[in-house]
Amino acid sequence: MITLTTYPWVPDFAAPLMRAFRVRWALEEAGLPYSVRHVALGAEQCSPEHLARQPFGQAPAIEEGGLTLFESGAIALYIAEKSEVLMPRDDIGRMRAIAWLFAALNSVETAVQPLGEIVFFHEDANWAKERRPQVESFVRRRLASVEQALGDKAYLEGRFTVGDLMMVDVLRIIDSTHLIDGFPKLKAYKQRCEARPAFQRALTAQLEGFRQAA
Ligand SMILES: N[C@@H](CCC(=O)N[C@@H](CS)C(=O)NCC(=O)O)C(=O)O
Repeated sequence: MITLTTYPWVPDFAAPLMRAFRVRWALEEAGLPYSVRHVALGAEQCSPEHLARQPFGQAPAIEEGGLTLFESGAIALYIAEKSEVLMPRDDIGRMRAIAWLFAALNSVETAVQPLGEIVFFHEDANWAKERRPQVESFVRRRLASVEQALGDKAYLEGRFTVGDLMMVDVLRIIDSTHLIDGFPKLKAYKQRCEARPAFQRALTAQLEGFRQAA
């Protein structure tokens, strides 16, 4: 069984967004049971034991059998390979799903993360007020590109894959900005993915986990 390492507590704003969520969502889509190990932010996070799991002292990480894996993208891919719900069986479909997973992390998360940092940590700083229009403009370009690629399809490749899971979780980082409202098809796509029962189960589990540990 997979063991997911996550934090027992994070600030309220981060609770639904923490990257362990995308791992929980993938596990729920794949229908795989898992157990949770908690590592506390601070000293425990930097312990040799945790650094052996996650070289940057972050979360999430997973373990299964002899495998220890870090980076939410690699973990989502590992889980996806176990389930046709997340990963098409044909070679072309599989590689297209992987391309979208990379696009979510490399082309979209890199754009939305700086905006998330401004919104969550620096909103009132002068440098953030100056920088925000440029950052938002870059995010809008990325949202427009994803919406264009999506077109009228229900999912990026027509059927749901791990690429959609990662894209939607990345887009959640800027939920509080409502920038997605300018992109109705993308917004509907995100809502479609978030309405999946596995998404809902994962969110409940993540929030309940933090509540119980508090
Ligand atoms: N690229 C990593 C990022 C992991 C990450 O940023 N984790 C955050 C929680 S969402 C964390 O551990 N933050 C505490 C820290 O960096 O010290 C992944 O996708 O797994």
